Amino acid sequence: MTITITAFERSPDGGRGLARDMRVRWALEEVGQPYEVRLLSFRAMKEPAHVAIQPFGQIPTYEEGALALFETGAIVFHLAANHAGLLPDDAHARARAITWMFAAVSSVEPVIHELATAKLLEGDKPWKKDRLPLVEERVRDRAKQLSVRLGKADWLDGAFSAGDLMMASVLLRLRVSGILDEFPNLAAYVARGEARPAYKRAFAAQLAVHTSGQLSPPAT
Ligand code: GTB
Repeated sequence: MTITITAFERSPDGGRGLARDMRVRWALEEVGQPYEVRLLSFRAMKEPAHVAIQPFGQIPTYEEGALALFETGAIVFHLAANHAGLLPDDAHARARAITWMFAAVSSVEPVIHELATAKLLEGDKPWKKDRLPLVEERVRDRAKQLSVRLGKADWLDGAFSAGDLMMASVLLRLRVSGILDEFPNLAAYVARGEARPAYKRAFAAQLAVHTSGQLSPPAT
């Protein structure tokens, strides 16, 4: 059955791995599933046809026959649960890997998202000067806790899993702030993720949207 995901027609980062379709592409590559991509303009993302699949008018979505999913955590879990390669067979190890997926989206991503919001969306607000250091401190606290837990290990719990795929995807967004590099083991962890052949294929596919002339003319 054909798998179709949605992605930005024009991503603010020019398709360099930061938009969240990247983690779905990465998971699809890890489990060896071919997929198609429906590119959406910002306007199309808010239209009823897309909102029927993604109630918040966002990308990515995932369609496979009669199944339509949103939320990257749920999509990556669906792929990991239905194909070999992203979750261990041992029941406890599997439950721990799933725990790391939840940790990525509910304990780590929110503070990183808050930092991006404080810088990009509230950069011109009068409270930025006071708020930004507080947000940065919360990010550093969480990164330090994760860094301590990872220690010298390659991955969070044994072999690479969907938990690492989600966590590395979330941490990637910290690089531009310089905070990721303050934690060398986390920076190396993300780099290990990026070095995986599946990640490289996914990155190339996302970048190609913006460099290969697939773009439609700008909406008027
Ligand atoms: N919780 C949802 C999930 O995990 O699926 C969040 C989905 C989400 O935030 N999607 C964003 C979106 O559609 C794109 S990824 N935003 C448009 C909107 O809300 O109207 C966020 C993102 C976009 C671009 C960059 N970038 O270019 O640097 C980074 C992150």
